[in-house]
Amino acid sequence: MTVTDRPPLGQRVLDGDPRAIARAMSLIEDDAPGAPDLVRMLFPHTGRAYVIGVTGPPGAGKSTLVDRLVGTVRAAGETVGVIAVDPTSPFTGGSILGDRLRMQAHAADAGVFIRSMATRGHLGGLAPTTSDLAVVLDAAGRSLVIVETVGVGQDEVDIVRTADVSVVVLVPGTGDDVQALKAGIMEIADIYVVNKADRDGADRMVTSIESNLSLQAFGDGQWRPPIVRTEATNGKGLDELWATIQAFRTHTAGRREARLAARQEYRLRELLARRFLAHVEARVLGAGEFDAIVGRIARRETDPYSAAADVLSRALASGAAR
Ligand SMILES: Nc1nc2c(ncn2[C@@H]2O[C@H](COP(=O)(O)OP(=O)(O)O)[C@@H](O)[C@H]2O)c(=O)[nH]1
Ligand SMILES: [Mg+2]
Repeated sequence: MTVTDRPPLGQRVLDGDPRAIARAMSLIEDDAPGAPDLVRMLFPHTGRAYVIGVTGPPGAGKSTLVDRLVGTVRAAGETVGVIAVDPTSPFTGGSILGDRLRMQAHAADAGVFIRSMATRGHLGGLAPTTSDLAVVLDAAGRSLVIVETVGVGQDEVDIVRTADVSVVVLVPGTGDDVQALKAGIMEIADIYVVNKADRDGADRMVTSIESNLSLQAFGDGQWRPPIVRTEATNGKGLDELWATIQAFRTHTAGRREARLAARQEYRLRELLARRFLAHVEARVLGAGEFDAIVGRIARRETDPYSAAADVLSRALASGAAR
């Protein structure tokens, strides 16, 4: 990737060229040297796409649901980009094969772009990449961006929290109703989906969400998260889900700025934290010193607060010296 390639690539992304979109995303995923410049170039052209966050436990049917939703929104004339973050391991049940299949299903449709991220980046690497991938799709003129993440871990939850609308997908009959409530994904829901409604226990799942909602006070005119039943495998309930998303969009139209600001706040905090840590490791501490400090804390020769204060003051001193 040469420097001279960058301006044309950015321009081609703005023109909506799918191959340029794919290449831009690869640059960003690989954290290539050209990535920050690319994002810098694209960023002023963003903020138009409506971002739909979809989260829920592994195996809830998120990918199947998103696939169906893509069909629904295409029929409604939207162009769509999908980012599926599935840190698949043998333990999560995430379906990379399924993701490949759905990519093929929409392969002939230039109005659909699907990107599946199978693995996490480095620690903390997941979140920034995802929001930058969304920047690419937004700049490329996609009217909708759907981000699918497993509702496990703060990063995944934050991504969906800062979407324009957060859809939480739950399933009946898995006995993990309570688990889902605990996972911290309940409070971020703008819309609940009870998927696999063809299975026993859907009513019970709806009831337990309802009773959870009844514990919260909703003011006059405040959005009360609706519960939509779906059967993603045969497309049932998808029209209702899309209608509900649109209703939420209309309802919150006057408050979109706050959501956009929340997204950028999250992004900036995260970026600063990462950059600061990278600076400390590369410029402030000597080789192997980070690990050495960790070792001293582990042996109780110092404590985390003192160690952090020491590193911080050295970082500030080194910053002033430069
Ligand atoms: N019975 C039933 N199975 C479903 C439904 N939706 C998805 N599945 C199945 O659930 C499994 C997990 O789906 P997937 O979309 O990969 O879940 P994800 O991990 O949440 O993305 C797959 O075998 C799907 O075919 C549904 O509405 N009913
Ligand atoms: Mg999935």
